[in-house]
Amino acid sequence: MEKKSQIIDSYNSNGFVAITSFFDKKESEEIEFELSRFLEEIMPCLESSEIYYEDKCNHKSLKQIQRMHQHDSYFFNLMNDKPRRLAEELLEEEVVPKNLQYFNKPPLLGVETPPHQDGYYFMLKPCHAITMWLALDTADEENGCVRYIKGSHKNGMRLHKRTSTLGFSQGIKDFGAQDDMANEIVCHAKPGDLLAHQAMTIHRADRNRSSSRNRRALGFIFYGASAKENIEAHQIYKSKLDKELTLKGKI
Ligand SMILES: O=C(O)CCC(=O)C(=O)O
Repeated sequence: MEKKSQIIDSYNSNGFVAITSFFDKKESEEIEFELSRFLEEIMPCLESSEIYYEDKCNHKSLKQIQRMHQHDSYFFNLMNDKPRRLAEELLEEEVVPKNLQYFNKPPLLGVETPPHQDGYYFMLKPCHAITMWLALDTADEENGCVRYIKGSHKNGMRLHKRTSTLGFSQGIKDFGAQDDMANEIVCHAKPGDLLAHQAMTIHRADRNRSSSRNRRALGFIFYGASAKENIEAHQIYKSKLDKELTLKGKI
């Protein structure tokens, strides 16, 4: 694992940081064990709006689960342990745990993650929040690893537009302008490695081109206690989106 000062420097100057072996082998094995239990015992009891499949009729195409920390005490405790302490150090204030998500890009089925800034979805003032991405599988170019636009957290919020991607309904309208590609950093990761980024940092991922390898991860979102959420606007957007996805048969 990198030194604390390196982690803080990279997070502040680049807008993201990659931490190797944030969870060691034993901890990662425990997370895997608890995740299998969650998928088997808890997931079948969740509302359909908490679970996204690339294709609802194909259960092998599971791509996202929302708010795992609200549905299970193991994941509540996991979020409030090392990830929460890191969030407090990097945001330099108390934090509010908001979401613990499961992400997968199943082999050949996992589509690309459109370039976006999480802050656009969060609707916060000030936009003070952090997202962490914990690799559960090896992630590389072939199966769609995360890519960051270095320094993009310093250049304000870009215009976003609606996408057709389930789970990532907004993407940057003019991505590719403003030296985006020249500043793109490809982040390979191994199980237990953690990426953490600021809510203004642009990131994206390719589709999974592998025919056999999943690209699974857990995402942790924390808001800074100083960040005020536009709860009404957020709820209106979410219920409109859920209605639309239900009508289209996607959830
Ligand atoms: O898993 C991915 O491809 C991207 C995740 C992401 O965009 C996020 O956690 O903000």
